[in-house]
Amino acid sequence: MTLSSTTRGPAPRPAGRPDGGPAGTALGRSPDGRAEAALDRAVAHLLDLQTEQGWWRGLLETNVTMDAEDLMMRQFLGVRTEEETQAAARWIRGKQRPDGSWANFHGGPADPSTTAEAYIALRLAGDDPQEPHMRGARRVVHQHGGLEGTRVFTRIWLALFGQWSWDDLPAMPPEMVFLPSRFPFNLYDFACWARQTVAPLTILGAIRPARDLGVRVDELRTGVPSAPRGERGWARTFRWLDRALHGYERLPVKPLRAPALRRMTAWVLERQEADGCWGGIQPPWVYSLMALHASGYPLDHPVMERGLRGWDRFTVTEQSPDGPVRWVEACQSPVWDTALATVALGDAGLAADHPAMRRAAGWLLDEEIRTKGDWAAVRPDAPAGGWAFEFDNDGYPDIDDTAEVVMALRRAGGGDSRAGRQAAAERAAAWLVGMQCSDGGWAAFDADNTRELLYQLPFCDFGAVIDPPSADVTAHVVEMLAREGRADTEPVRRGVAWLRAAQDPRGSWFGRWGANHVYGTGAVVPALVAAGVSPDDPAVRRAADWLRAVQNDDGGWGEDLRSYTDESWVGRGTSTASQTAWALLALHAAGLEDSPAVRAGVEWLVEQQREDGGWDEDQFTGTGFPGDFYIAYHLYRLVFPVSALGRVLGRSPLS
Ligand code: R04
Repeated sequence: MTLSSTTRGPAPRPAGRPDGGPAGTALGRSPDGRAEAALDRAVAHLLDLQTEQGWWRGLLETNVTMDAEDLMMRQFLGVRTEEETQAAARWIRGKQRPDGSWANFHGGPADPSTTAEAYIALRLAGDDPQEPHMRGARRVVHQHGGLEGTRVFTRIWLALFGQWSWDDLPAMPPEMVFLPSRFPFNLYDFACWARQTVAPLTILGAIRPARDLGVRVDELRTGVPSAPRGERGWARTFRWLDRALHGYERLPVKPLRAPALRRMTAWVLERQEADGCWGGIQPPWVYSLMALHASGYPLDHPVMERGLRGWDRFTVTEQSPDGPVRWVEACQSPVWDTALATVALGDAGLAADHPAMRRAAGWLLDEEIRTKGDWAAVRPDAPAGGWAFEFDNDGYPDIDDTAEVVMALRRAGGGDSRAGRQAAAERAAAWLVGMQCSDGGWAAFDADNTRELLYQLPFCDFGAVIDPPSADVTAHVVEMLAREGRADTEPVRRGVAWLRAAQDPRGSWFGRWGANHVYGTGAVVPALVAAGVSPDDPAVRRAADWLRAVQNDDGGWGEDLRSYTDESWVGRGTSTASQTAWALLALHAAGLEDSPAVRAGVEWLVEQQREDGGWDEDQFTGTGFPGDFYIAYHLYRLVFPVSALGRVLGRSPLS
């Protein structure tokens, strides 16, 4: 260990730095030890953020539709207070850009639906439509076709308040709960997040509530109906189907309606989690609360009370000179963050029995889900055993978290928990093997959830509605199974073949849950090498060449989220800490830790580090739905640099 890290950095010596372990690389032995000191500072900062119980949680930031919809839901339920409204309005106003618009990510293009919802929230807060910021917002909405041009969800919110006709929304009848799972458009064809969103929306669409918003927002209309999505093929067939379903809605007697509503309501009720949430994410949560309320559940019903109290815990309140500012998280990421932080600290050389690592392992072991969830509808024989992303989401363990948690448990915990960790890792491996898609890849939550036809439904104009396998998730599973000693098994071989086939002609891999090809490549290269692919393999060489070709002149890496909709941005963008780290992880796995590219990347991290050991990152580098929904995971800017610096400096024999 270098002297500088004890004299200059606040960090204590990482307890797990193996004495006489792997010699530092050229970088690690650099005369001033700046990279070593930077890593020690980052480790100390990360350790500071751990809770007493052993978990980490970075804030999860998305966009202002969350805040606008929170106010609208409160208005719908009759619980909105002036204080919350003003605090949320401060946050929303603070996110508006000079052109009057709001975007779905930092620096992103104007989004008309987000802008319309933000405008409605500010009307609720009493902002005068004639004020300049409101005029600006209106102009943006009008330029994009007015309310008529917004997404289906935005218009559903207006329908809930009697300001859009339910007849002019795509039909989504609750009778779909009766469709058997072999039949197209049954609930299980939808990705779990869309399934849990659609279910309560079918209830609301059948009841058609029209509550009082308190303000009218007709000024957002243009009066011009939006253009239909296509005149041929499936789009036409589905418009016909939609008209037929609306005809059904108009029938005076619908014998299936009452049993369908009963069955769908029961389906929703069965899925409320211990903390009151649905699926751990905002859309199912707010729509389920409104659907149940509209079905007659009073606010003091335990289901509603639990739901609203749980939702309050997703509220973040910050102080500002103008008063409190309130925003809501779309989701919380304690399991994901804890797994990533634990892997990172292991990479940085902390020993498995370091107190922080023991606490993390203990907490993670307690979070294991050993019951079957919705995934069993398609894989009834897979044995249960996995982790969800959130504190409480027992019906939806996911494949990505499960793989990452097992990699964390490999690096953490004392001898006392060894048997427990081993047993949990074996259950997880068995579940993941059972969840492999038939093409050899892995998706996030389900197996073989690939019915593309769903995108033709007029209802599905926002986000991903299916959960097909992706390179990033497949890579995490392949890496985990390989590290668990299963590299020479059929599932890993098929996973590796899937990854090889998925490589982009550029040499990169698409990033489904992180931005974008830099994330995909940063996940796949370490996985391939862990699975026994040689660093000299052409697939790895091409990936490394691509990363070096897109490295910024400042030494860092960045990839703008516009890369999801505009190819010219692939691999290109302002350097960020998390993306620089992802590129370094891949180059390290490719055996290039002593290359000029890696040296420059490390130098970028060292130069950009803050005094307290962290990094700033305004850019969003997480992906909810490519093209439509993005996430700033606030811990990414710290955990990934710790992993990358730890590996490049050779701090851990495991990585
Ligand atoms: C980083 C990868 C981790 N891994 C598990 C993913 C966990 C989080 O997944 C989701 C988060 C989401 N948020 N909001 C939505 C959402 C969906 C997820 C969402 C859902 C429906 C609609 C709009 C947004 F799957 Br409509 C925060 C892969």
